[in-house]
Amino acid sequence: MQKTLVIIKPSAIQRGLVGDVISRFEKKGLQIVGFKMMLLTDDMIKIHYSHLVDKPFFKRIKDSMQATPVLILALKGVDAVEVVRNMSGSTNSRKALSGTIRGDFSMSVQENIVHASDSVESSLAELKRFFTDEELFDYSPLIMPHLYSNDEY
Ligand code: IDP
Ligand code: MG
Repeated sequence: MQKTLVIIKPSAIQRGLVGDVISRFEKKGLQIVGFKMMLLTDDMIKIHYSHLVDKPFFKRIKDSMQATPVLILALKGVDAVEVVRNMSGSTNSRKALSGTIRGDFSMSVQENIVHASDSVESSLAELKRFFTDEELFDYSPLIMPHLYSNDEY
């Protein structure tokens, strides 16, 4: 089983899409194992988007990510990193496929509703960045036999 990190961005919070976004992950069969609200600090954003700090639009991204508090989720499932990334869709929402969160809910590159870890390696670093061990929960979904066959996990 993998765990992956999702940030529900201010664009989703302002537009009242929090329930829709979480509902998609729940309906897919991903398990919520961590959940919190926070206002991201400058340092958190610099680390989280370190690959973009030198871009001319970095300040715009930072301001956008601090426009409201964000919701941070840890989701668990088989191949969760790839599944959640595929459900999120391409960075440019105008090119993201219909059926994905960005493809269905947004029109922007920057205001694109969710962040999702892009690899197993980044999921491990991002989960550590935003959750302590105590904030990640271990519990068994009662519907497990209806989510997977027992050789899948
Ligand atoms: P990702 O969120 O699909 O992984 P990244 O390239 O890691 O995409 O970029 C992180 C975030 O920075 C994007 O989700 C988007 O909000 C913002 N961003 C990326 N590229 C641009 C750009 O060219 N203009 C404005 N914002 C951008
Ligand atoms: Mg990224």
